[in-house]
Amino acid sequence: LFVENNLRRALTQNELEVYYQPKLCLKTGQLTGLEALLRWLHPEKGMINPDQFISVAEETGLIIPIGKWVARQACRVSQELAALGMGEVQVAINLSPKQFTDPDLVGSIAAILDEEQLPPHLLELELTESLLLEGTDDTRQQVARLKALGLTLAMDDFGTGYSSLSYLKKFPIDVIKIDRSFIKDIPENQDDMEITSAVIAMAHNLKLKVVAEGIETAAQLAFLRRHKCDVGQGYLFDRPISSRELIERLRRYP
Ligand code: G
Ligand code: G
Ligand code: MN
Ligand code: NA
Repeated sequence: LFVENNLRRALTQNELEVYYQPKLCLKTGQLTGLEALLRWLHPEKGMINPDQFISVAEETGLIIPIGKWVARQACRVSQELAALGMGEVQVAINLSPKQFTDPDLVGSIAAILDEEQLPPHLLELELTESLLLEGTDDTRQQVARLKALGLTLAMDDFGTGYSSLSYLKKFPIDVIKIDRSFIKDIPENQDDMEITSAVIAMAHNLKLKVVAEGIETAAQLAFLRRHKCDVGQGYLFDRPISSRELIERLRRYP
């Protein structure tokens, strides 16, 4: 109840902030994208991470207005980077299954893209395996409409659920994100290396782009580059940072 009452206030009192974690092209080192990750800057408790409030936001439905706000912030950051001469930087937002219970989800995203004048492919949606595999027909229709708007669709946390690459052909997915649990024990764990290299190869055969998350070491990076993983994200490059900090650090990217 504490979190619920205060979360309502957080949204109206500007206590929420979107942090952005850079995604780099593993071939060139260039900044290609960002993942938007919500933070709650509580006036007394300090910074609260999403694992402590996203589930409450989902249960109370607050995730619906919060998600729209995150989408708008994400569009603005991409525009801001373009204005600073960074070219096209895709910004990804996470969508939880609860957000698909909103009949206005697709309409509101279309309106935000239009109002912020962002080319639709620059907004990426990170979807969960359970949404696609266990979702209703209605959910799958919404996903198809989002794809038809021209958005980029990514499957998040790939490998942790029940998906297989054959399922991916059925859904209009552009990108898969290999879950960081497969990355963290590279190069010690032979099985994780086999799985990761096989996922990259099969994804490429299906014309999907591959992002590896949770890259923390140079050895992991070398392995992923050797196997032609397209994009990387992780503490080795950057933690999630505020948009202000991101802009200050832009010169570090080629
Ligand atoms: O930033 P961090 O690694 O603590 O994020 C933890 C989890 O919270 C991640 O799984 C992420 O998908 C989820 N999350 C972060 N921001 C958002 C958001 O804006 N919307 C939704 N639905 N989930 C988010
Ligand atoms: O579930 P999702 O993939 O959306 O969650 C992303 C989460 O992963 C964020 O909470 C982010 O802070 C975290 N994260 C990002 N990079 C790394 C990393 O290199 N190591 C670890 N341990 N966590 C990371
Ligand atoms: Mn994610
Ligand atoms: Na993930």
